[in-house]
This record gives sequence, structure tokens and C-alpha cells, in this order.
Amino acid sequence: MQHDEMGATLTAERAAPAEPGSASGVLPLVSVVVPAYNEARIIVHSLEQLTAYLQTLEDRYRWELLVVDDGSTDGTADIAEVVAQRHPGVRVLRHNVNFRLGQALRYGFGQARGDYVVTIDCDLSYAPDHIGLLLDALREHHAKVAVASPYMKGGRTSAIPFTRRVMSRTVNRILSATAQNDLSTLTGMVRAYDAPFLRSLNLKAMGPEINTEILYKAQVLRARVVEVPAHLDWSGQKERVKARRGSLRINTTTKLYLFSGFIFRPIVFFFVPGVLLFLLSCWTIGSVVINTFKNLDDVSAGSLNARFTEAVALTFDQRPQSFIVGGVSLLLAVQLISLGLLASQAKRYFEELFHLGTTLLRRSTPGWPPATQPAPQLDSAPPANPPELT
Ligand SMILES: Nc1nc2c(ncn2[C@@H]2O[C@H](COP(=O)(O)OP(=O)(O)O)[C@@H](O)[C@H]2O)c(=O)[nH]1
Ligand SMILES: [Mg+2]
Repeated sequence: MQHDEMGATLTAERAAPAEPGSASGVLPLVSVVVPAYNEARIIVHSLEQLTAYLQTLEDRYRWELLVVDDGSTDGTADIAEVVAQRHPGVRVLRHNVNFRLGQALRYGFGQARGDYVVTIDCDLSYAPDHIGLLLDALREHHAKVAVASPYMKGGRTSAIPFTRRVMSRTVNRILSATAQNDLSTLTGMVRAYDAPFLRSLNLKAMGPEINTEILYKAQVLRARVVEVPAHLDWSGQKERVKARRGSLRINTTTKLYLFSGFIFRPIVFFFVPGVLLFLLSCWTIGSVVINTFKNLDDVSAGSLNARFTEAVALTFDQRPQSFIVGGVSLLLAVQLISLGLLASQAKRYFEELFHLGTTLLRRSTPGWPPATQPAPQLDSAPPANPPELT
């Protein structure tokens, strides 16, 4: 992804990223957010695995684990509460009704107190040790987002049903192409985030498309996003695969993600068909013109104007469809290309506003800039070596 020109102020703000907790000698706090919807069958096992893993990180991090039960009807929250009694680090947040994944994650993000936030599936289709890998990558690269990526080089998948695998890969390829970044997995939820960055994003998505919304907004802000090769493994989920309402849900999610592709780069969706239609219109109108000139020799003598009119009429008699196809495709091409230009202009306005809004939000956050970072010296001369952007 690009990580270049932020506005000058934000550049200064993003310089010299502080290691959370490093100044005070307190270990950084990691908030692991686990959304759960009707996971009664596996929640105890998952939470035990996750807490056991998080305990192995305790020499480097403090942690809290937030389960966001999203109106489950199978008692998931009550069961999770039992686990929370045993582990003081576990908290259960509840929605009374199902608000869907995006809203659940946003609720979790709002409640998270950590310096870092990690999101992970309740079914542990990504093993808990991805948490450590993601946090390491985030800190090592001074990134704002680290994404677990089964689709990058070095990543892999196991036991994913064929249609699901093909669909997921295809959607990710399309998104990667439209987003013009070098990420391979844009739809995955298993990620680590720099918490202040995440809180500044003003997220809106209700559903799973929150995952692409975050990446899109990170791209607008030129934030650094890194990928970590991951292993997506469904081999422990045979029952689950059978039980799920499968295709319907995948299809809805696919549509939402493809719409995210449109948000990433709307111009592609108008421009490409527009240019194709324009080529078609050039071809048909071109053939009409050539035919008309050929017919010019065959029509009876008269003024050039009269001959030309007759030649056009003759061409129309010979191939009326070319006139219709050429005319309609030209009209549509002009419309689509104009819409593409308008959409990209609107996107630009949105990005400017989002950039401005985020800057204001960050500046109005109490405690900003963090004590561990030097306040930006707006009056001083720029540093000889520009700080690395993150
Ligand atoms: N809070 C919440 N979590 C959900 C919802 N749907 C799915 N999840 C959780 O999101 C995670 C991923 O869901 P899953 O069904 O495994 O999706 P997949 O791995 O993408 O096929 C799991 O932890 C689910 O419990 C929802 O509507 N609300
Ligand atoms: Mg899953």
C-alpha cells in the first residue's frame, strides 16, 4: 500500500511511533475482540484456547478478551459469562438483538481499552497463535493494520469447501485489483490494529463489509497496512460447514464485498464498460461511414448533397442495425464515462472530508498528542531526514 504524503501536520503526528507502554514501563494492553453469533457449541472451547494462548504472551503484553454476543438465541452469552467468571480478563458484551458483524465489531472497538486491538473468529479457523504473529508484524513495521492473509505467498488454506474457496479468492482478487494496493486478502476479519488509529476511523458498516471499510479508510489516510501469511483451516468444522445456511449467506456477503470494490475505485465500474461501449460504437459507426462512401459510387448522379443523402439511405436499408447499435452504444458510452468522472470526483471530495474529519477527531481527543510522542514543532524547520510514515 502507499505510505507517502500525509498532510504535513499528520506527518508530524505519525512520526516516531511510540511503543505503547514503553515509556511507563507498563506492558502494552491488547484487546482481543471475538464476535460471536450462535456459537454455544464451541464458545467454551474457543475461549479456553484463546485465554490459554494469551497467557503465553503475558511476558510481553497485558490482555483483555471481549466477547461480543450479537443477540444469539442459543445462550452463547450466558455460556461465555461462565468462562468470564473463571478468567478476569474476559468480558462479555451483549446486543439484545442481532445487529450483524460490523455493528458488533464497532461495539467491541468502542469498549476496548487496549493499545492494540485484535479481531479473531470464534471458530478459531485461524489458530490463536495468529494473534502474536499479527502483533509482531504490526509493531515491527510500525503499521496501523496487520492482516492475516491466507491468500498471500506463504499463506495457505485447508479443508475449505470448493465453492467457498473459489468465491473468496475471486472476490479478493477483484478487490485487490480495484483497490490498487498490493494486499491479497481484503475481506478477512483476523487482524491487529493500532487502537488509536482504529478509533479515529468513524466506522459505519453494519455487516461484514466493515473489514473492507477499514482498509479503504486506511488507504485514504495513507496508513501502513501489512499482511502476515496465515493458515485458514476449516478442518475442525465439518459439523459447522454442514449446518450453515451456506450459499445464501456467502452470496450476500459477496455482493457486499463487491460493492466495497465499487467504493474503492468507482471509476473502474463506469469507465471500463464505458470505454468498451465506445469502442463498439466506433466500430459500428465506422463501418456505416465506410459503407456510405462505398455506396456513393453506386447512387445516381446529382448534387453531392443529394448523392450523400441517398448513400446514407442505402446504407440504412442494408444495415439498419448498425445505426441503432452505433447510436445507442455511443450514447451509453458518453453517459458511463461521464458518470465515472463524476463518481471519481465525488470520491475525491469524500476523501478530502474524511481526511479532515479524522484529523479534527484526533486533535480533539483528550490526551492528544500522546505523552510518549514529542508534540509537533510546527514553527521549527523541517527535519533533515523526513520521518518515516507509518
Ligand atoms: N457479533 C456477530 N458475530 C457474527 C455474526 N455473524 C457471524 N459472526 C461471527 O463472526 C465470526 C465469523 O463468522 P463465520 O460464520 O465463521 O464466518 P466465516 O468464517 O467468514 O465463514 C464468528 O466468530 C461468528 O460468530 C453476527 O451477525 N454478529
Ligand atoms: Mg469462520
